[in-house]
Order: sequence, then structure tokens, then C-alpha cells
Amino acid sequence: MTTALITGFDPFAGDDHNPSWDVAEELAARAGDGRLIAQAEHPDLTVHARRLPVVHGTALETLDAAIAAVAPDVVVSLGLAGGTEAVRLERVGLNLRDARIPDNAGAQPVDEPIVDDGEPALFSTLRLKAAHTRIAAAGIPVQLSLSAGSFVCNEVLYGLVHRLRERRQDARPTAHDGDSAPSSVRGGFVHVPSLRAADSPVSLEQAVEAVDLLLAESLHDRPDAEHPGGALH
Ligand code: PCA
Repeated sequence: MTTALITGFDPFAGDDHNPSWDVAEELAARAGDGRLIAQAEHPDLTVHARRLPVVHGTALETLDAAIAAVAPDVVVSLGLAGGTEAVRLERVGLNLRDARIPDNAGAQPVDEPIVDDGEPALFSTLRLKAAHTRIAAAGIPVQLSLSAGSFVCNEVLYGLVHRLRERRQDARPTAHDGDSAPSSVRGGFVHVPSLRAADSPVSLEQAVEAVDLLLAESLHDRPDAEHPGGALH
């Protein structure tokens, strides 16, 4: 069996709704009916959706518990980036909390590390360039993004990649295990625009399809595509 964990977030900043959770729920519902594009390529794929609190620290604890419970082969976390106009495939998580607004528990950390003595930045391990090509070909507005900000979404991206790497190291085979080490679990983060707005450039349907295609691409073992995708500024 192949298992994907998709997370969305609670509403925050006084909103009563967060579309990232709609996308996660819809992916799990479609997977239950065998309707995902990713299932056409990975027929034994099941999808679990979990909702994370917009709270520094607690978001990562909730994600960590979900990873332990679900034992996923791939993890895609989703969040809302209000005011943006495309699905943003986040490439880099920074080891930085610098919150412009309080989180849902009232905390507003400034210039703190997420992981004490952790590396300054960690890269998503999803196959973002391969996915970007397919999502763009489907006519969905999509961007490779070099910053997930410095609020809870960035914390989940950095913390997720950090945690998956630690788990891999914990699971390193000993001389007794031979080749039985689990293959590496890919993980990363996607920001979606506020999909409900009447003038939203991306619909819920398109955001769901984009993450579906990202799943399809990221469940392959081969390395990411190698075409240019950087930014000049
Ligand atoms: N977006 C926020 C946190 C939760 C969410 O959906 C962010 O971009 O950090």
C-alpha cells in the first residue's frame, strides 16, 4: 500500500475559513472513491487528511503525531497565502519564526529559530519541477516559490523536512537489517490563494488537481526534473 498524508490548516487572522483544509478534505474524499489522477499512476494509493492548528510548536507536534500514526510514503502540507494569484510550490523552509501577526494561541515570536542549532534552511523533497510542468500544462496558475514566509506555514515546511530526515536517520539499517531500510519519505509544502473569492484566479477544483499532480509526481523514486526554474529576483 502507498500512503499519502495531506494536511490543511485551521482558519487564522480572524477568518472563519481556510481553503487549504477544503483542498486536503477533497483529496481524501476523491481518493476514497478512487478518483485521483495519482491513483491512476499509483493504484494502491490511500490518502489521509489532517487539520493543523495555526499555533507555533503545536502545529508541528500535531503533524508529527499524524506522521507516526499514518506512516506515510509522502507528506504534502497545505496553507493559505491570501492575496496571491497562483498555486505556490514552496522550495525552501527557513529556520526562522518571525510572526507579523499573533498565532491562534496569541503567540508572536520574533527572530527565533524553529529548531535550536538546526541548519538555516531546508529544501522541500517533493518533485517540484516535474510537478510544476504538469500543473502548468493543465492550465492551472502555478509558481515555484523561494519563500514560504516566516509564520506557521514556513515552520511546518522546515519542521516537516527536518523531521522526515531525522526519522530516516533513526531507521538507518544496522548490519543485521541488510537492505530492509524504508525508502525515503518525500515531504513539502504548497500555498494556495483564497480559493473562495469570486475573482480568485485559482478555483478549488484547480487547486485539488494541482496537489493531485504533485502527489503523482512525488511518488516516483527518480530525481526531480532538471530544467531551469529559478528566479532572477
Ligand atoms: N497560512 C499561514 C498559516 C496558516 C495558513 O494557512 C502561513 O502562510 O503561514
